[in-house]
Amino acid sequence: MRRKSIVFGQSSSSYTDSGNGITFQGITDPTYGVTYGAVFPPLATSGANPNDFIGEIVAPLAAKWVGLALGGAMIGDLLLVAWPNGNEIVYSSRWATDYIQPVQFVGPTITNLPSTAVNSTHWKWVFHCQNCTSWGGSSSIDPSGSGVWAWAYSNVAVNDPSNPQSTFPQHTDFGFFGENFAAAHASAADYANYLAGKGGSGTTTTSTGPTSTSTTSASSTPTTPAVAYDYVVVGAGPGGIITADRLSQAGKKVLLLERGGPSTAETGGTDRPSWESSPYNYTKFDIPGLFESMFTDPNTFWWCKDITVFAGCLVGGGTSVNGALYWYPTDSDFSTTNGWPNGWQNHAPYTQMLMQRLPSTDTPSQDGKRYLTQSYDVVAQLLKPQGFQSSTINNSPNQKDRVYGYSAFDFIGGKRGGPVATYLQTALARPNFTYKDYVMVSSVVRNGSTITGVRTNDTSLGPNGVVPLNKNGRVVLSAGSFGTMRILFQSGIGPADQLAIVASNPTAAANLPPSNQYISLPVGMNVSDNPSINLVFTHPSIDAYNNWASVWTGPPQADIQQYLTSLSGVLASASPKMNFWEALGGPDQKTRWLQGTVRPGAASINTTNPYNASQIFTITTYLSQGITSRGRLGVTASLNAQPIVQPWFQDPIDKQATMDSNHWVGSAKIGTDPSVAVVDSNVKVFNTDNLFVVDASIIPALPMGNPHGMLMSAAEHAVANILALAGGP
Ligand code: 6FA
Repeated sequence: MRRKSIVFGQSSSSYTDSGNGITFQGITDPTYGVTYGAVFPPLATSGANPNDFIGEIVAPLAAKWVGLALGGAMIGDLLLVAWPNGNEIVYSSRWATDYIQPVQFVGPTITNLPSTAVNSTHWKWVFHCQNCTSWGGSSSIDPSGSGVWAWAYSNVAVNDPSNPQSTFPQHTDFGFFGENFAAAHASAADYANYLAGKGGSGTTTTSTGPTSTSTTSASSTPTTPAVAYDYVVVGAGPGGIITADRLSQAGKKVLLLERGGPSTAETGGTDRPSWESSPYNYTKFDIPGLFESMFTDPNTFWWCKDITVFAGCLVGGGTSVNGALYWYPTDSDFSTTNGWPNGWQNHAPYTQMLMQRLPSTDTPSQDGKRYLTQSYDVVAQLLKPQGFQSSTINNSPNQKDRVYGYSAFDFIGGKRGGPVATYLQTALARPNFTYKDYVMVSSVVRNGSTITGVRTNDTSLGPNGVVPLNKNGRVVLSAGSFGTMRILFQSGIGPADQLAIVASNPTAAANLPPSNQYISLPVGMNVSDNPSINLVFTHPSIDAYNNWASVWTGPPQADIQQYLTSLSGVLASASPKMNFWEALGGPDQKTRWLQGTVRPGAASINTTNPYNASQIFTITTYLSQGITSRGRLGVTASLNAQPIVQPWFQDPIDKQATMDSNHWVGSAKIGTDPSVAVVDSNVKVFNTDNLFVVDASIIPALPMGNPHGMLMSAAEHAVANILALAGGP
C-alpha cells in the first residue's frame, strides 16, 4: 500500500550546496552536523523511471565513517558507507542479513563526482549512484513518492581505511529522516550539469508524480496499529530487567526496550575470541576472564558512545561488561543515615528474593578450585597483623570492619550470569512480555503530569515511534544514571539550565512539552561515585598473567583448553581475587568506609623507576559508604551525557580520609522532598502520575561495596512498591 503521510523528527527539505551548486533534498542531523542529500533525474514520461540519483554526505572530521540505508532499515536494505582516508573518500555498497557487520553488496555502480573532497574541517562525498533505486529486498525507492532513510554515524574509525570493504565497529549512533523523493528532481539539463561537475540553475522541479503503488520498507513503517502496554520499561540493565520480570510475573503486559544489542551467546551475541571454535559458543561477555579486555579492545561497541564515562549499552547494561563483584547489601546500605526514606530499611525480604534467583559465588571455577591466588596470599599477610579477619564475605554482609575474603561474583556455571541469565530468561518465557533491542528512547510523551507514551526511534512500534500505554499504564525508566537523566531532561523534567540546553537542540526541542508544563526537579544533582586510588606493587610470588594483555588474542593454551572443556581455571573468573573493608573515623565524627580490591596485573603504571612487569599486582582502594562529596551530571549541546561537577573529594575531609569507579548513583535520588529528591518512596517521579525510575540513579548514597548487588535488592523492593501502588493498570 502506498504510504500517505509519515511524520518524522526530521523531514527533508531543499537546499543548495554552495560548494558544488547542486540543489539537493536532504537534512542536516543537528547532533553530529552531518548533511545527507539526494537529487534525482526527471521522472520518466513513459516507461520505467531512471534508477539513479546523485547523493552527498558532508561530515565533520569527527565522523570516522557514515552510512545511509536507502530503505530506512539496516537489514535487507541497500546500505552506502563512506569515510575519509587522507584526501580520498573511500566508499562501498553493503548488505546486512542481521544486526551484524554488513558485507559487500554487488549491484549498484557508484562514481565519485568532482566536488568530493576532504579539507581541514570536513569531508564531502558527492556521488552518482546507478542501479540504486531497488535492490531485491522488500523495500525500494519510489522516485515519485517519499520514503524513510536511515543514517548511521561513528566516531570510531574503520579497521582498514584504505580498503573499501574494510570491517568497522558498530555505529555510534543512528537515526531516521523522511526523504521526499517527489520533491528531489532536477531538470534534465541541471542533472546533466551536476554529473559533469557543474552547478545547475539552482532550481529543482517538484513533481507529484503518478500515484501508482510502490513497495516501501516494512520495518520502518507501522503497518498495523501500535500495540499498547500496561508497562513500558526503558533500559535492560539490572534495574530494568528485574523490574520487567517481576511486572510480567504479576501478569502485566510489559514491553522492555533496550538501545543496544545482544551480549552473551544466550542473548544472540557473537563476539567470540579467535581462539575458540565450534562446538563452543562463548562470547567475550560470557567468559569471565575476558573482563579486562573490555577496556583494551579496539572495537568497543559495548560502551555507550554518547556518555563520557564508561557505561554499557547492550542487554544487561553494566552487568554485561563489569567485573561482576557482587555483594549482598548491608543493613546500613538502606539506613536513613545513608539517605533512604522510611519504609526502605527492611531490605531482607527483597535481598532474599535476589539471593534465591542469583546466589553469589567466590569459587567461580567449576572444578571448585581457586586460581591465580598469589595476590590474595601476599595481601592477607599484610592485613592479618593489622587485625583483619578472613571471612566468606557474603555469609555475613554486615560484618565489614577489618574483614577480608575471596572476591564474590554473580557468575553462574563458570560464565557471566547476572540478571541476563536469570530474571531476563524467565521474563522472555512469558507471553505477556515483549523485549525489543536496538530501540532508543528519547523522551516520554506527556500531557501535564500524565505520561501517555514513550517516544522511540523505531517507527514499527507506533506512529512517529511513539509506544502508547493502556488505560492507567505506567512507564519505568531504567536507563542508568546517565540515560535516565537524559530522558527526563528531554521530557521537560529537570533543572532549568539543563532543560534550556534541550530546548536549544532543534530535534529534541520539537518533542519537549510546552514550557508551562516543565517539572522542576533536581535531576542530575546529588551524584556520587567511589573515589579510588590504584596502588601498584611487585612481589616475587606474583604471576601478573601478562597483565591480561593477551587474554583476548591468545591466553596460554592450557588455560584455553581447561576453560573450554570444563569451564574451569583462570578464565572462569574475572581479575579480582580479594576484597577487604575497614571503617575510618574522621575529624567530623563521621565514619567513612574503605574497600580494597586486589588483583594480579595493573591497568595503569606511572613511574620512571624500573620494575618487573611480570610480578605486578594492584590494590584498588575506594571510599564507599559515608563519603559526603557530591557532584552533578548534565548534558552537552549535542545532548551527550557527562559529569559537570566531579563528585570526588568535594568535601576536603573525604580527601583527608584517603580517585573514578563507574559506580555512579544519585542522579534521580529517592526521598520525600522534591526540592532535593527526584522520586518519592514509591520511586514515582514527583509531580507525575505514572512515571517511575528503577536503576542506580535512585540510590541516595553509595553502599558499602560495589553497588550492583545492593541495586538489585533495591529493584526488587521498588517493583514491589510499584505493583502495590493503587491506580495502575
Ligand atoms: N558494579 C558492581 O557491583 N560490581 C562491579 O564489579 C562493577 N564493575 C563495573 C565496571 O567494571 C564497569 C566498567 C562499569 C561501567 C560498571 C561497574 N559496576 C560494577 C557498576 C554496575 O555495573 C552499575 O552500577 C549497574 O550496572 C547499574 O545498573 P542500572 O540498571 O542502573 O544501569 P545500566 O547502565 O547497567 O543499564 C542501563 C541500560 O539502559 C543499558 O543497557 C543501556 O543500554 C540502556 N539504555 C540507556 N539509555 C537508553 C535509552 N535512551 N533507550 C533505551 N535503552 C537505554
